Amino acid sequence: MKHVLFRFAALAALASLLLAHPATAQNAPAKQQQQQRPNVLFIAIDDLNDWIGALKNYPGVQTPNLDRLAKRGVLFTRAYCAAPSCNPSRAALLTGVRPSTSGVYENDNPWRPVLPSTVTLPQHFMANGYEVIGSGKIFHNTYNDPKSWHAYSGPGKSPVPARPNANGLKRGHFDWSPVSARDEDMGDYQVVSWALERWNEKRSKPLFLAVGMTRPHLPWYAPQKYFDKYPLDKITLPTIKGNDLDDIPAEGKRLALRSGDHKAVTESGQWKQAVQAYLASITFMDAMVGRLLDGIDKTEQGRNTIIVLWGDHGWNLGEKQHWRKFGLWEETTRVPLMIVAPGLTRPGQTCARTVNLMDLYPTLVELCGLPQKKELEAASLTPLLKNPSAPWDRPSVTTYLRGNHAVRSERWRYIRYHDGGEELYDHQGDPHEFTNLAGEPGHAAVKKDLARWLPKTDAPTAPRQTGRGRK
Ligand SMILES: [Ca+2]
Ligand SMILES: [Ca+2]
Repeated sequence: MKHVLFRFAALAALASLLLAHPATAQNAPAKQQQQQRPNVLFIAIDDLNDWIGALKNYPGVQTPNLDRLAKRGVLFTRAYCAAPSCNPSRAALLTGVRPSTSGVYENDNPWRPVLPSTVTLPQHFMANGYEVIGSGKIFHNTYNDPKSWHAYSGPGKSPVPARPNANGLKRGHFDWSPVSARDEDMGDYQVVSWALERWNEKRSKPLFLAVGMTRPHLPWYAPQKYFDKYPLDKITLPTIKGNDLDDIPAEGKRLALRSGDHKAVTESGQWKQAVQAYLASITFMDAMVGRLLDGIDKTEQGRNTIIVLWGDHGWNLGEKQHWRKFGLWEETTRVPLMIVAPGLTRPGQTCARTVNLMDLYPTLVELCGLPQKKELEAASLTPLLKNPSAPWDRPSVTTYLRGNHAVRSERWRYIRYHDGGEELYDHQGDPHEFTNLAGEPGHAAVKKDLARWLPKTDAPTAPRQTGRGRK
C-alpha cells in the first residue's frame, strides 16, 4: 500500500511539474504532447469599451476581477476590433476573414452564407483533438454556427423591469434600470454555471471553452446593488468638446448623429443616469467573470489553461455626440484584451503595440501547437506575449460599412471614408481625438504612410437578412 501511494505521489509530482512548465511538453513524444496540450478559456464580453480599472480610462470604475486577470499575464493597451459592431467583429475574429474581404459589415449580414467553407477558430480546434464547447454569446446571437461546437448553451434569460421603457425615452432596448433580482436570476450567471459544470466533467481531450457575457450590452438592467456602487452625484461624464464635430467630414458626422441618441439623452437630462447604468452593468459582468475564474482556478486542469478575455468593440457615451458603437473613433474601436499563457506570459505585463482582435485566431493556434492557417488575415501575437516591447510594425485596421476604414498606429489614427472624407488624429497630445489634422498639408506624408495599410478590396455588402438592422 505504501509502495502504491509512493508511486502515486511521484506521478502526481511529475504531472504537476509538467503542468507548471508546459514548455517541456515540446520535447515529449507526440501522443504525450497531445494529452498535454493546454486548455483554452475564451471569454468574450459584449459591448465593453475601455472602461475597466486596468486600462485607467474611466475614474472609479470597479472591475476587480478583470483587473486581477490582467495582472496575471499581458494586458494589451492598444487593442482594437476589426469592426465596431457585434456580428462583423465576431465573424472576423472567429473566421480570420476581414469584413472588407467577406462583405460582412453589419449585424444583418449573415456571415456563413458568404463563407460556406471557412474553418472557424473553434472548428480548427475541433479538427485537432480538442473538445470545443461554448456558452452565452460568442458568434452574434442570430448567427451562431452549429458546426463550430460539440455542445452549446445560449445566453440565458434575465429579468426585466416591471415597467417597460424604464428610462422613458421610448428607444427600444436603449433602456436602463435597476432590477429587483439576485445575481442568480441573471442570464450571465446561468451561462457561467453551465460553463463550470462542463469544465468539471472528466475528459481525456484538452478543452476549448468559450464563455460569452451579454452585459454590458443594452438594455442596462442589472441588480440594484450594482447601481448602488455608483451614486449619481459621483458620476463623471466623458470628456467632450462642444464643437468637436465641426472639423469632421460628412460621413463621420452622419455616423455620429444618425441614431439621435445624444439629443434624446441630453434633452431628457439622463446623461449621468446612462453612465451610471453602463458602469453598473460592467461591474455586474465583472462579478460573473470573477465567479468563472474562481471556479476554474480551484481545479487541477486550471493550471494548464490559456485564458483570453476580449470585448467585441468599443462604445461611445456622448463623445462626438455619439452613442453606441458604429463609428471609427478611439472610443468606438478600442477594446480590453488580456492573455494569460502559462509558461509563456509573465505576470503584470502590459503591451502598447497596436493589435487587432483578429490576431487571436493565429495566436491561439500557435500557442496550442495546432497547424497554422496561412489564409488568416491576421498576425500571431506570440512574439508580444514573450516580449511585450518586441518590434511590431503593424497598425490595427478597423472597418465599418463598405469602404470606411480606420488605421491606428501607436501615434496616429487615420480614418478614410468611402467618399474620400478623412480624419487624422495625433494621439501624442490629443488622446480624445478633438483636432482633425487630415486637411493640413504638413501631414500628407503621415497619411500616405498609414494609407498603405488600407484594405486593397472593399467587397460588396453581403446579402441582408430582412428585419435585422443595427442593434
Ligand atoms: Ca457587441
Ligand atoms: Ca473635432
